[in-house]
Amino acid sequence: MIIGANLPNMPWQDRPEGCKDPVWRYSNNPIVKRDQIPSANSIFNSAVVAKDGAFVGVFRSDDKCMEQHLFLAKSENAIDWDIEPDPLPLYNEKDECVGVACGYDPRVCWIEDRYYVTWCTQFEGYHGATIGVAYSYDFKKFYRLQDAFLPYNRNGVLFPKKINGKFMMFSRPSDNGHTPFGDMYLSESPDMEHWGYHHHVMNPTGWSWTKVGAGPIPIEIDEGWLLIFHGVGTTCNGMIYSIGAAILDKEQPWKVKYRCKPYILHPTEIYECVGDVPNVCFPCATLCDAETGRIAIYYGAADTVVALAFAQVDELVQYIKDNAM
Ligand code: BMA
Repeated sequence: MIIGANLPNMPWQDRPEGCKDPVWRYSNNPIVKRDQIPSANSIFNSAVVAKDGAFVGVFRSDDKCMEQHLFLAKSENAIDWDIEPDPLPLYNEKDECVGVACGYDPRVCWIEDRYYVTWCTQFEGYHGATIGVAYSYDFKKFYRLQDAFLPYNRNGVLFPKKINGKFMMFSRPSDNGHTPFGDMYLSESPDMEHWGYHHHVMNPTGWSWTKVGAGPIPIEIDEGWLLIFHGVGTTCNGMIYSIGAAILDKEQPWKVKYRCKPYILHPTEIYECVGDVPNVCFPCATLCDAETGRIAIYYGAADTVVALAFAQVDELVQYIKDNAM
């Protein structure tokens, strides 16, 4: 059972007849094509949330100089997206513009009174990858906070509420390149700027034997937190990014109660296997309806386009338990 809001207008398709998988794809994937805004080389690894009866998002686009920026987007149905042509400007708390959001792999999380965006940025502009944090009350003007961690770190993913009075963020310490290692950690903060009390959450193993990183904002369920994550295995032909799932303890979410041994989605479709980086499914967001237990998973495919998949919470939770390592 999902603990959260009802979202009856979220996208949904029933599981195709004959399909026994815990997760199935939207039949009209990809939902965002690579060239949807004039400057784009590719649009992928993007985050969406519900707002005022419709939907908003922060999309990653790499331009034709292969520079990476974040862009605001809106949608009535969370499938057809209207993406701003210019990158998102960021402000400091004195209301001065401090430049546009450079970087990649955004996540968006509503906590208490505002939206937070976390993404992978360059520490002070050039010292190495770290996790940028900004907030907005209206999803129009975004205020940048201190970067969460020292380089090198990526995949900063917040919990949608404080736990034991603290903000919680996953991260995955990394390197300056295409990191051939990586465990998932969880850190605590009283104010979203000072991070500490670091906990280890998950190590790479099985199909994700190279690295694991948090994906969408965790989903609160009656027995804990449903975590959807990306995991990577390395082959003689490069890395394969698949999607995994686990259930974490509610009060001590660094404790993994069940980790699903098989992946729940693996690049098999042409738009996942062919693109700028082949064989990548990289989840950055979900939309959920508490009443029906429906989950829509937004993921970047082949570092080129945005795709959508669906799951039913009870079935997915049962699948994780039946197949736990
Ligand atoms: C990771 C990130 C992601 C990307 C993935 C596959 O390191 O850069 O943005 O989707 O590699 O290239």
